Amino acid sequence: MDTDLQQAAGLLRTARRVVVFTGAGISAESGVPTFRDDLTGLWSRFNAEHLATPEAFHADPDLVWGWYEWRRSRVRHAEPNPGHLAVTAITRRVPGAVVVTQNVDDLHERAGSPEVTHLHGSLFAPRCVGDGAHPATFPDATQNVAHDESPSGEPADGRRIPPPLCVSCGALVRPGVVWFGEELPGSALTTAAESAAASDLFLTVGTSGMVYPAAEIPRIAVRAGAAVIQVNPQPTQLDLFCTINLLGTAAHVLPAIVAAAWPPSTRG
Ligand code: BV8
Repeated sequence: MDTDLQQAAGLLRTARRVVVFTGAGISAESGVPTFRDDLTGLWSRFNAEHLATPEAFHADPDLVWGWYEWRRSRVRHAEPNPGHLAVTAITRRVPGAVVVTQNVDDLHERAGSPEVTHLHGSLFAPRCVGDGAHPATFPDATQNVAHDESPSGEPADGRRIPPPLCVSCGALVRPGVVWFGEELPGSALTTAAESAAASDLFLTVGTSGMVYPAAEIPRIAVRAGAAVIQVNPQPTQLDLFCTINLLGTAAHVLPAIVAAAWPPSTRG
């Protein structure tokens, strides 16, 4: 690993057009479950990929809204981890470095990354299902997130919560995420694809590379001739495309790469 780490650091130090592409794994060490982790509590009865669909919301809005409010509470009670902070360090060291995430949490932003491209939307951008897709706000602070928060501040997971109604048109409010079967935001996908196509170094961190069209982004970088560094403790669908495959967690490996690329004595 050390040789690979030093090689990765050398690529990062000399790269000019860097893209950092992240998935749920970068938030795992912040206590935010990845997408395919066994859902904890009552959610273990459900399959995330079935819940994250328009059909599931249409069939049972209280169940799906409750799931997202539980996830939003998990994120609100989480902190960015050293992996998120290392990504921010890269954005500060490499002018024009681009951060693209599949995640719907706000931990990259809370770690200080200036511009984050969200391919799958955000837990913090609800909108209504009406024709106007009006942006919505969450209930006031007194009711913030799921009701009946336990003393630890965690919501009662598995809790069904009726979604609010749009103040503009009265339609149901839905999570501001991209569900399975829904189109990704065109501007985000274009930014991600164009950045990957122009990159000379592409870091893919904490993603299984299984969800499309997002999983196409690393492949665009490969076709463009970029060096690809993967950080993941497990094998993934992207193993074949990697220049360097660092088997380890984001919170440990990313800070190590940054420290090796820009040793403290050279820190500006
Ligand atoms: C669409 C928001 C069409 C919601 C999510 C080919 C082309 C196009 C589409 C498809 C296709 N084949 C199949 C499809 C359909 C589908 C799809 O890809 N299905 C998969 C399951 C095969 N795609 C879609 O439906 C997309 N829409 O195609 O629409 C269309 C076109 C035009 C007009 C109308 C329609 C929409 C996909 C978006 C779905 N929404 N999220 C929500 O979050 O609730 S995706 C969801 O999965 C999350 O965003 C998650 O981030 C994402 C990807 O998963 P990962 O991030 O990789 O997370 P995962 O849990 O899988 O893996 C975690 C990794 O971390 C693991 O590798 C693990 O080892 C690692 N790890 C763990 N701990 C750590 C770690 N790594 C580092 N450090 C650690 N500590």
